[in-house]
Amino acid sequence: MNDDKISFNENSKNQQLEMFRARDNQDKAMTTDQGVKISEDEFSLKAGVRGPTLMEDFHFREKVTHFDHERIPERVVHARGAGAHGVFEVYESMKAYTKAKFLQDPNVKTPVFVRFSTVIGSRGSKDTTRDVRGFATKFYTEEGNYDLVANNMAVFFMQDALKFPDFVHANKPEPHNEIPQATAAHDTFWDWISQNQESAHMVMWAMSDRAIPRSFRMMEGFGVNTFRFINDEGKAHFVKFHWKPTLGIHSLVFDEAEKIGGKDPDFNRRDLWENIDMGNHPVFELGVQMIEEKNEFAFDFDILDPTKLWPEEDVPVRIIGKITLNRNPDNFFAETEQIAFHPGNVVPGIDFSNDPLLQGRLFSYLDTQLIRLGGPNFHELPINRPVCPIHNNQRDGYGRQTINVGQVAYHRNALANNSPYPVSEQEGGYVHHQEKVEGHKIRARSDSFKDHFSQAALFWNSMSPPEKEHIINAFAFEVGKVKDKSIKQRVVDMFANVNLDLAKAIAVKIGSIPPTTGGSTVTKSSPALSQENTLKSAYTRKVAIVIAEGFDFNQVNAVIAALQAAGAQPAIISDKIGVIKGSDGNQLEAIKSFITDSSVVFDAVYVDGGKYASPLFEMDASQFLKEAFIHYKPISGTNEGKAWIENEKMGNSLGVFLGYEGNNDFIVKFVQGIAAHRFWDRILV
Ligand code: HDE
Repeated sequence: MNDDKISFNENSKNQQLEMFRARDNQDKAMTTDQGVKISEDEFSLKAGVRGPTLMEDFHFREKVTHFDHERIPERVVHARGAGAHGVFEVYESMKAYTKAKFLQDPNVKTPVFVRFSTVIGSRGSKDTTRDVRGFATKFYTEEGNYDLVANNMAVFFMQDALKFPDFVHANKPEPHNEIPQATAAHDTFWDWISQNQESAHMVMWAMSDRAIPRSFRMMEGFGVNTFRFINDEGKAHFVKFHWKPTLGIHSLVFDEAEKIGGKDPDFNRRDLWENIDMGNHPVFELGVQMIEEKNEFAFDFDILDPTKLWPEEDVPVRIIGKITLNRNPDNFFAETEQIAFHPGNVVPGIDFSNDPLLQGRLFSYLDTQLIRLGGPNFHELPINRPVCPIHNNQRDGYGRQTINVGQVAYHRNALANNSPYPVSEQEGGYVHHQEKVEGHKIRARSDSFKDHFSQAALFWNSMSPPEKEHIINAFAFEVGKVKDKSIKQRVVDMFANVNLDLAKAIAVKIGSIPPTTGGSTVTKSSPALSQENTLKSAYTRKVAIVIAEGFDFNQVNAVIAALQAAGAQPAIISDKIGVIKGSDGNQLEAIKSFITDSSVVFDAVYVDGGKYASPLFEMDASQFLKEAFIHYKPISGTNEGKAWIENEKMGNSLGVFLGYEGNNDFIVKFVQGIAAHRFWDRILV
């Protein structure tokens, strides 16, 4: 019936974007937006060289007016982001569970655009703040756009979307003085938390290492809300979506994250951009947890409650496909800024559940985009356009691009053969799952949503000792910044319900009264929640190679070759950028210096030193080493570098690999150390 020819393949989105790319600025005469050639672009039209500017200077007016209107409102949350193009491939047909076409055929490559984000900071804030990360994916499927709008944490702060504006107001900078930026470490946030105990589980995640990811490429993604898969027979399964990074889940340490914020506020963005540019395409596997409808009430929590996860050991994550991010955007504004995600953008085969947070989200996204993107036609922006045809009677509005031809803009009509017309389910029409719903109109929470602490305790029980220590320190920092003593005490008392030792440790560090009663009876743990159990490798890890004049060329080259063979990224650092001469006359080029970089932006540090290193060089190099040391990173040294490590009394510690004359065994161990990521058991004296 529908005679549109759908041209769909992995390049369909790229071809479509190509139509909108303005690549023809090279070797071209400058024009106004009306196409009139411009003769002068540096001097406005004036009455005499020292006279007033004239209104009739249409080029000046157009250029400045356009500039004055360049900014659009930033997203009210998730303002700061980084995007990438890619493809999705399903591993095997999911026909038994869902009729969604992009989940049927392993040969189909569905184009995607992913946007990673922080939540609370403004567009110009730093990447490495302690915060939730957004992980939103738009699948340009042959049946229309499907958006999986996920976060890097499995649960959320609240159960009902009506609380979202309050929560965001409490989290954002305080309204009277706009302080502090991009952090939850202030009174209003913790006031809200302590008044909303349903947030306990999510706060545990937010205080954990998940909130300071080493890279967007090394984060999990969680759809959080419960959705439904619907198959051809109309049978439904409840489903939760997961992204699993093939590089494993890795984090920074907090002190490092704070320092990176100054050295390189774009640390996570840059990492994503550079790795895609180098061809290290990030891969995330798509996983689903599915529960049959008949088992809706088979769990000791409510599967519609967004403050609860489905433990992976109880409901296994089935890996069904992968995304590969293989191309950086051409233009940040046109793509990453103007993309609009919406959890309500679903295709046949994917439906909603009655999760009250999800239901609220279904209203908010379109609503906010209407103002952010200036009216109802933002689906026509190149990055938001589906790759399949659009036919309906929606018309006009700000910035309309389509020139709809013909007399008819209504349904039902006889003048245009009643076209466009709705189609049946068999012909691909979206039909909502026919769930029977009964109830009184009521503003209340189901009793099954009222256990706020069991899964927070499950999360705590699942952490390794260093992860627990990091959580305690995160509370100590965040709540330690709160000025109001009663708020601090309420936070301590709230988390006594999760674990008494945790609450006592926080209390001691923030000057509150340690609770004596409380704790949870939950002893269960979920190994999938600990980052200790994740995949580890040296691939794409950044290693500082510190050399001075008179360095050992052969030795340094042997280290660089081994690092490159393992897929790591060595970068030569010295006290200045430029050529550095080795003791044998051979040279290497330093691309960074002690001034441009510090050890926090690297995953590991190797120092050879150099025969002619000055005392100041030794101090700078030792500072690099010491900082890497207290951040538990692998460090290695040869020649003068080895001596400096020994002078600082770090030589015998875990994760320190010293090279001795004529024996390169340390290099293998250093590379293994980089793959191990951090040495948490290193004793800091
Ligand atoms: Fe969002 N969220 N959110 N959210 N969200 C937005 O939409 C909202 C929630 C998420 O890269 C906004 O276009 C409500 C959960 C991501 O462009 C806004 C509630 C999850 C992004 C909005 C939630 C998310 C957003 C702001 C219920 C994880 C960034 C700008 C309490 C599953 C997408 C925009 C991008 C963005 C509302 C909760 C993820 C205001 C009402 C849970 C990744 O509409």
